[in-house]
Amino acid sequence: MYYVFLLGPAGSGKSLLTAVLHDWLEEHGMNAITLNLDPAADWLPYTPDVDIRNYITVEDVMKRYNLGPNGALVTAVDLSINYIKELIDEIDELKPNYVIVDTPGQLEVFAFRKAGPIMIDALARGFKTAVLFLLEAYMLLKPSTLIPLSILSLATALSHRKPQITIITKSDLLSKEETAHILRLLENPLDFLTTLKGYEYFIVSNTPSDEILTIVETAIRNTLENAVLISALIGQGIDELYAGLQRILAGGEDFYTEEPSEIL
Ligand SMILES: Nc1nc2c(ncn2[C@@H]2O[C@H](COP(=O)(O)OP(=O)(O)O)[C@@H](O)[C@H]2O)c(=O)[nH]1
Ligand SMILES: [Mg+2]
Repeated sequence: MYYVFLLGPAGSGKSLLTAVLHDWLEEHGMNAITLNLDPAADWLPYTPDVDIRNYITVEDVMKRYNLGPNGALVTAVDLSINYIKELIDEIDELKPNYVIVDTPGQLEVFAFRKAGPIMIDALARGFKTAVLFLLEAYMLLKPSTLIPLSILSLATALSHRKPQITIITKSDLLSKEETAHILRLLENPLDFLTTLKGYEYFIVSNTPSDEILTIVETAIRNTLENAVLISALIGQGIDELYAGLQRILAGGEDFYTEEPSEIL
């Protein structure tokens, strides 16, 4: 059994990609299930096979603890830990090859509080696990969004400590020129960095800070190396995403090549 967690900022496309990746795996002869960990989801583009909302919802928490929507979401994610055993029992009964895990809309609630990494570790239980970190393509076109999002991606990886692939989403919204720009960026992130040196972003107290530059370089390299450009809407790049997943999960082998005992 393999676990694939989808993390990323609100609106980056986690829920739609959960649906599309699930269907792609099924169409290619694999048995995949979806697990929804977002207790605040009111509509999802798929019907979850296993769903945290059967145990806890943000609405219940708002009423029970007299909280507003933000406080209730944070509390609901923290309280989700109490239902890990029930979720695992449901998953194990379904005996899938792949568990595709959709996470709460707000990345920070899941990735940076204790509950998120605890849930990831407890669910994965030593099964091979990959994290897909989703970023919207058009946000990588400008340094002012590329730089903070790369740092966010690195911080998330340091929080869950599982192998992570960057998935650049919504490629269908890019013009030809923008697509070419992103592909050049992926081929050579360091070229891009060279053009940024001395750029206003690194100027602290009027002098470029080498320390900041080093952090930015590390974050951008980690984020853009092995990134895959996809569109869940038009089904672009899903084959490449699967190849990236297999490199982590099965050392590049298709799962059919494994012994059944290793799959389940
Ligand atoms: N154009 C386009 N829109 C997308 C794509 N993936 C997701 N969306 C839209 O972006 C919005 C947010 O997607 P969603 O999956 O709910 O994001 P989440 O908050 O990360 O779960 C929805 O309106 C989706 O239909 C894509 O590949 N292309
Ligand atoms: Mg969602």
